[in-house]
Amino acid sequence: KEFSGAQTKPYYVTTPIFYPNAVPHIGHLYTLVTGDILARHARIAHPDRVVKFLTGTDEHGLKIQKVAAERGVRPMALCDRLSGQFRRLAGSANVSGTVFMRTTSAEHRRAVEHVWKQLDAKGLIYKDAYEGWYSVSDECFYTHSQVHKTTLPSGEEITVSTETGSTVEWSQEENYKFRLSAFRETLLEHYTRDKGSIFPSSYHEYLVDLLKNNDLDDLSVSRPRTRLEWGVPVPGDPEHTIYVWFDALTVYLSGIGFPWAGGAAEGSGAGWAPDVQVIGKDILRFHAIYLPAMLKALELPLSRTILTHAHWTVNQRKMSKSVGNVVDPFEAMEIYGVDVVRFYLARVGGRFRDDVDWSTEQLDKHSDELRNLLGNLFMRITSKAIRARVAKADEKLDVKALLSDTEKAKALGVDLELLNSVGALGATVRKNFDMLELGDALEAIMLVLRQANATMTNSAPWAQDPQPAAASYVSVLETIRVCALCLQPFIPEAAQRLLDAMDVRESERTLGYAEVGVGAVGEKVEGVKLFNIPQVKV
Ligand code: ME8
Repeated sequence: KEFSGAQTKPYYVTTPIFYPNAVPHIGHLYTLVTGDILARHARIAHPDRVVKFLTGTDEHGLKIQKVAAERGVRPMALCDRLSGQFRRLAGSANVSGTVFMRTTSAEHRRAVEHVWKQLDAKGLIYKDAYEGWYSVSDECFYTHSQVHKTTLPSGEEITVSTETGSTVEWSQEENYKFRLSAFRETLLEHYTRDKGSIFPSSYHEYLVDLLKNNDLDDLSVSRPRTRLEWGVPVPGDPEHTIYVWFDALTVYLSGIGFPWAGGAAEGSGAGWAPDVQVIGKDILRFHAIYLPAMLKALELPLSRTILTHAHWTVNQRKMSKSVGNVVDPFEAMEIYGVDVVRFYLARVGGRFRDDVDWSTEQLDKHSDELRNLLGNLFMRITSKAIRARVAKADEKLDVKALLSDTEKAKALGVDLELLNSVGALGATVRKNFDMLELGDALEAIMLVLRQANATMTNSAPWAQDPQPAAASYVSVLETIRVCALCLQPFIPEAAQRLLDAMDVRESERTLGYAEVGVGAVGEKVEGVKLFNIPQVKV
């Protein structure tokens, strides 16, 4: 069937856009890599579908304004430099095919103004005197029920946000407000109906409870210009600046060309709505309440799924610049290699549910796992000793033939259980990706590799007669071929090196070929070293 981009909505993945107020850390890399794994999987699972992947930097707002003032630089100069670091991070980590959107770009600004004017025209924005508990670091107001008092070690009593723990102060000002309260029922209905709309399910349950049991307050969506200069002025009232989250959330639209001349139909052709939005658990409220309300107001479809992940900690504490426990992602990739770091992030963080602790011991362990189960297996099976024997076999064997004649396969000592596991792997990986269980997908692949290593040791093809040696050779290579196909989203560079070394055709690198005997290794199989051994430990 001929593919027509206009008929099939592109698969659209987004990550949060990062504050360029400090250099990137490993948590940022994790979010990026998670998005990239989903985008890369989509490309090989649905090769006829266009995949769009958005990331970028969130450059307006008080945080940036303050850091720039502290350093005595212009906000734009700060953003240019640090946005560049996030772009470099994505590039270094092999994060693929992204739209990298900066909220200071002219296209984005136009989109923000457009959203504002549309909501204003619908009577959903009004001016109001506003008071509440304001957190400078969270850049938002909280209600009484969202804060509590606490006592510092110095004895001073302060009020903090219950959700984030940041200090809040009672503030009053004139603000524009968005009628968020009008959307509670619509959102509750949406989340009640669509259980897959937020993943993992615990966050979905939390949100349904929240909407069921609480009213939504209207949302303040502007700041007086005297307090916030660095942002998009309110259309028609430049004494006010648009609130940074209202601005930032629009990026998912502006990144794919909103406003679309042809309306929602053209939006769908451009990719709207996102299929998966990867976010950290700290920004769930913004993505699961504010953004959907804005979209409902704009009469645009909501995202299909919000994938909410937990945090990386160091010694059980959230990574933060003030604590001084930030892990440098560039350094880790330099020492261990990009693929090993990506593998570690997905292997340990791929369940998304619980916070995970960054440790060099665990990184070493998973680096060894990858090197032993995949790298060494490939080196072993392509060793001279085995190939010399295989060359002497009088019959050229292939896995397909072995599978269709199980008696013969058994006689040659082929591990049919292994081939069955390999045969089921592609479907397992697809199923896990459909459920967003990236950790389980990776676990399934590693289990098959573990099984193949055991088979290799048990059958010892280097000491066998040529014919059984050839049978082991083709079945282990087939296992590695299928595993390499499935591993492409996780460790793109090593997987490519491996598929090249096995002479697998470019056109046969999609998931449709991740089945025994569908697609094949080529004529020229050469052993290669897949991973470099780290020289120094972090
Ligand atoms: O929140 N562990 O930007 P940000 C895991 N600009 N992930 C982490 C993490 C950690 N320790 N720290 C950060 C913002 N992240 C806003 C988003 S979206 C329209 C605007 C990840 O730079 C997590 O996904 O503070 C978080 O949501 C993201 O980095 C951005 O953090």
